[in-house]
Amino acid sequence: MPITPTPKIWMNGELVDWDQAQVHVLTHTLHYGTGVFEGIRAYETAEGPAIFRLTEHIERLFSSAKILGFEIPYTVDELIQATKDTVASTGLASCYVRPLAYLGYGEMGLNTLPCSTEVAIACWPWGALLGDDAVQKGVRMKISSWTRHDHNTMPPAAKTVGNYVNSSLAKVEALKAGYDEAIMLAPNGLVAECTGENIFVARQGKLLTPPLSAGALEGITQNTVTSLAEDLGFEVRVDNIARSDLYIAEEAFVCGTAAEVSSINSVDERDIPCPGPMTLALSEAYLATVRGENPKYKSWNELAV
Ligand code: PPE
Repeated sequence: MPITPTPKIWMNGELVDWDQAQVHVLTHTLHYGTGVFEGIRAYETAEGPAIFRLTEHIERLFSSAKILGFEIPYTVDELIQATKDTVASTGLASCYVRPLAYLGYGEMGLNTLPCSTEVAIACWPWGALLGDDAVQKGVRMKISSWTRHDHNTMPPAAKTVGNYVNSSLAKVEALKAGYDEAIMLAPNGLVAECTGENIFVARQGKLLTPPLSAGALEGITQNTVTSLAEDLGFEVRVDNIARSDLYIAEEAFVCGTAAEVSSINSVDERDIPCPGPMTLALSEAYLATVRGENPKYKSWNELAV
């Protein structure tokens, strides 16, 4: 999806003009994929633009860096404030927010220890990742021929730049074959997640979502949806999901910051009832919550100003 520029990008402590936010071609992360990032959304609320669960996203950025052994030269509070400043500088009521901590120019080679960590935060308007009608119409999924990373190859719990080559391979394979998105299986054959979303499947009236041990990212939307499902009286279980569970699901959906809640209408050409009643209720509850209309979770709406 094309990027629409906004006035400023936060880079290493200051807001710079969009076109000035540049790096050298010998930037370490450009060569080795050695960076970590986040995907966050700001939504219009009655009190002004609010960044959904900003603190948890910034904390996850630091956890990703810790897993890779990088030091981010700022505190969590400093990057929370920097993200708020960047969102406020756009003048937009809602936008996507992309913080990136990358290893900069000056060192080359696989030893990351001497490298400096730099941080950039950019915002731009971004529609729902899988289309605005993805809840009603649903997305056509393919089980990828690409396997999700194993915990001892590329830790899936870290949102590492290089991890996403695996996701891109799966995404492009699915698109070229005429599908909308791919489902990725762990090396043991169990369902992990999608290329940029977590997955939920309804079986025997209960919602199932794979555990982190299956190679899924610890999704903040997955956590939000779990709370909302429990509030709505739906039973949610974190459990292993087999490929065949997908084929006979009563309903299924993906969720993530960029994709929000999107229905799945088929997996490998096995139709899944769509949109399912739990999916519809959860999509509605999710959108109300991010827009600050759910009093129980007001603390998740972190105002930009
Ligand atoms: N799994 C993966 C692999 C993933 O990339 C994301 C977010 C999730 C699960 C859901 O996590 P959360 O956003 O905390 O609920 N993917 C980000 C990037 C997507 C992209 O296409 O780029 C996002 O949704 O912002």
